[in-house]
Amino acid sequence: MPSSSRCGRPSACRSRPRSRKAVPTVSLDAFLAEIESLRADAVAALGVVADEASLEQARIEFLGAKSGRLKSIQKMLGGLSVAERPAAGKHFNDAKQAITAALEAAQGRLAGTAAEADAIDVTLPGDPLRLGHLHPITQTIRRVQEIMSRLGFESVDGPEVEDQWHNFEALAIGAEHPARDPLDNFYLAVARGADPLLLRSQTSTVQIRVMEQRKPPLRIVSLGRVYRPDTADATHYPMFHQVEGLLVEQGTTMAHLKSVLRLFASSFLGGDVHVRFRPSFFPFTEPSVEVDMEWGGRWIEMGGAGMVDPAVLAAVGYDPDQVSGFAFGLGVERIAARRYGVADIRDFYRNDVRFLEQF
Ligand code: FA5
Repeated sequence: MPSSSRCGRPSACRSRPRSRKAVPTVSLDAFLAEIESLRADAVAALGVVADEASLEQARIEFLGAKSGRLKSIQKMLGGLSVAERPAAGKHFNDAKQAITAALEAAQGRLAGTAAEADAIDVTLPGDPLRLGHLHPITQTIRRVQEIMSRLGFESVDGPEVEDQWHNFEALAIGAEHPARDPLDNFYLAVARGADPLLLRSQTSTVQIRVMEQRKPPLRIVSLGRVYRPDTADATHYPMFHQVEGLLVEQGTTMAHLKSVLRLFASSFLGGDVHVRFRPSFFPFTEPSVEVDMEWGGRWIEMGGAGMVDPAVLAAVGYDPDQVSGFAFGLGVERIAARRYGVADIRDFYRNDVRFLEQF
């Protein structure tokens, strides 16, 4: 019966006589000199490696498992006398630890250099930010304020949600006047009652608010949003802006009104602008005019104006026999369209950057 073998491969299990290579005898001093020289070489070389390739080359040279220099010295241990081996082994282990530490230090240094290379370079120029600019209507408002301030008109603001008194009654727009029709205004559903609030339909409200609080002489200009349920077209929008001017001083006449409007028009639109005054009617001015400006051979209505009606002066506590004044209200979108050559005021509110970035 064949003898059983644990590995099942009789030939592989058979014990063969080992052929041992004779290790040359070596003295402790020679061994120590070798190991110290190796340690110095390795630490020096690993201290200056500058890239991954030279690091790997140094690792193989000093610590390579097959033919590294440390491995060769390890083999020399067998050539020492038994008495010398413990001391030699300790030196060997110290040297091995020092070389391994130098290798790890070099790896860390190269990894740090790579991380630094990936870090943000604060000296590089940054990505430029895309800067916007003011909307053309805001630019127009600022320009109007600037021109009017040179004529002595102070800029003031008023609320966009108004009551019946300031939007209508103080402006002599009676209860039966069609301008108060719910279909012509944005009344606020939350504020129904005896005095329903509404989004103001004109900036003439600010005339009243200022006159209620101040005594003449007065020169104010007010620019802001107004709201009307108008169908949007090339010259109308349900939300638009008006510029309201008011001057109340002794001895004010229509001549002053026309001069101020002509001066404003030529400053804002250029000396070649034509301005026309057409007789009209507003409940709060007497006489009243429509102010038209010519554009591309076409006359366009820019606003209304007139001498402040004595009834309005009285409503705010002024003496109409002592002071007189003029007022005007122009459509900001229309004067902006005229200035910038825009054919359709709806373009101001389409939010098309290609359009807006031209201004
Ligand atoms: C008024 O609103 C008067 N408050 C103006 C006034 C002030 C007269 C002071 C006398 C004294 P009117 O309703 O005409 O007026 O509007 C004035 C201007 O606003 C118009 O000429 C026009 O340029 C502009 N406008 C009117 N409705 C619209 C709209 N839906 N979209 C754009 N602009 C408009």
